[in-house]
Amino acid sequence: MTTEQLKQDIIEYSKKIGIDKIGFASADVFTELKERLKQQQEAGYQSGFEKGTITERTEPRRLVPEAKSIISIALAYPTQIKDAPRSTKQTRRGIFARASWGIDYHVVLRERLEKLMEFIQERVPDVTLKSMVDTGELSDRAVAERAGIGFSGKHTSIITEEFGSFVYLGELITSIPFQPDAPVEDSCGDCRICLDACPTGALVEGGRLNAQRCIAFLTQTKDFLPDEFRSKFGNRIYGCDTCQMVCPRNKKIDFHLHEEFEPEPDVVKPKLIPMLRMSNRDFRDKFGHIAGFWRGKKPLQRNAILALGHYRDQHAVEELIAVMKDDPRPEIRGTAAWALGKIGVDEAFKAIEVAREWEQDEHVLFEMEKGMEFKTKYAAQ
Ligand code: B12
Ligand code: SF4
Ligand code: SF4
Repeated sequence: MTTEQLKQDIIEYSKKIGIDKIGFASADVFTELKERLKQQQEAGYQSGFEKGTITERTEPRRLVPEAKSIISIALAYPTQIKDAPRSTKQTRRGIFARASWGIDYHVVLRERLEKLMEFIQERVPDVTLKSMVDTGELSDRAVAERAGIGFSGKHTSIITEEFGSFVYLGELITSIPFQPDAPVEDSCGDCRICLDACPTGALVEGGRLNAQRCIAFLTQTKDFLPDEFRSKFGNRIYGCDTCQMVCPRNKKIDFHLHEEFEPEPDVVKPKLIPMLRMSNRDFRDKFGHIAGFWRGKKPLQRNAILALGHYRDQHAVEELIAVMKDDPRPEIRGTAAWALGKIGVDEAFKAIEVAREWEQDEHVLFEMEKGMEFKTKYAAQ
């Protein structure tokens, strides 16, 4: 069988197993990306979630010495929830970003890549293959761009012609010299809607992100959230979709091609108050299968508290007081104290005053002080 025939067979097979887009790229060094990564590192714009050294990230043959080509895959995910529960004054809800709807995409794409690997191995038994989804060294986007899956938007996501940017990416490094596909000739042109819409100014220029200011990153940190970002989160519990939702290339994009990615309405738009004191077990039962769970319970609970503060939800006061008093984690106690102050009812201020008497942690005490400052602020209004 010729390499070209095998390529066609793989393309054919990929459609049968629910891969929405597939492309082939060379395994040559990613020279432009290398420069970019160095600049990002020097500027302090990386998130810290990237795996491997810059050399490993840009030289596929460091990972697989026999590498000749890389197969890139994309799976589309939905953007709308059918019968979404509403967040009401009585019952406030948070929101998980769309990339965390349904079953964790790492699991789903890995399973597709496994099938692709078996298919290739049956035909080329001595082939070398290595699959990656998100957590590997390679830049999934740079691979996808080279393989003609889509172009790199100013919001930094890969935009496909058919599915907009709402696609997950993964790849297979192979020792087979497949003929590469051509990159897509397209661009954002003069548009800069996403740059202007980003709530934190994280898109410092078209195609360049300061991850340290990106809400998608900040929702995943485990520490106290810096003050300047607290008013920017809204009800986000995990991730951020703003730059993609405003993008004209994503207008009317809503693909429901995979059962696995169908959102469970009450999971991806959860009630906020019950999140605050959930046991580890209940938390895992409810959220353990979605992508947003990977950093554990603490960041999600911290964000739920911030969301209650954002809504100034008086129904949450009792629960927040309990958290401020009893939670063993300073970040959670302190954020609850801040949120109580933000809500700003007498009962909340009184509870902060009482808790201040015995609180030992410096950071929590500082948050309590900030919480009390709302009293003066609101009185002056
Ligand atoms: C670290 C990381 C993050 C960080 C940093 C994101 C970033 N923009 O760099 C944080 C936590 C903020 C994040 C957030 C999100 N992420 Co993320 N993330 C990653 C991860 C692990 C590495 C990305 C990375 O190395 N970035 C460094 C930059 C420099 O490189 P890059 O974006 O990979 O590649 C592009 C640039 O280098 C650019 N480039 C290179 N040279 C030059 C030169 C010039 C002049 C220009 C203009 C551009 C340019 O071209 C490359 C191709 O587009 C990848 C998985 C992976 N292993 O690749 C997922 C990944 C990028 N994330 C993904 C997703 C879905 C998201 C979110 C949408 C999730 C959400 N809803 O909250 C947000 C989007 C935020 C945003 N605006 O990017 C998808 C993207 C799918 C797509 N269609 O593009 C990926 C590929 C995961 C996956 N396998 O599907 N993520
Ligand atoms: S994900 Fe949100 S915070 Fe990050 S660049 Fe896009 S709009 Fe800005
Ligand atoms: S909003 Fe405009 S500039 Fe931003 S990625 Fe979409 S098309 Fe490009």
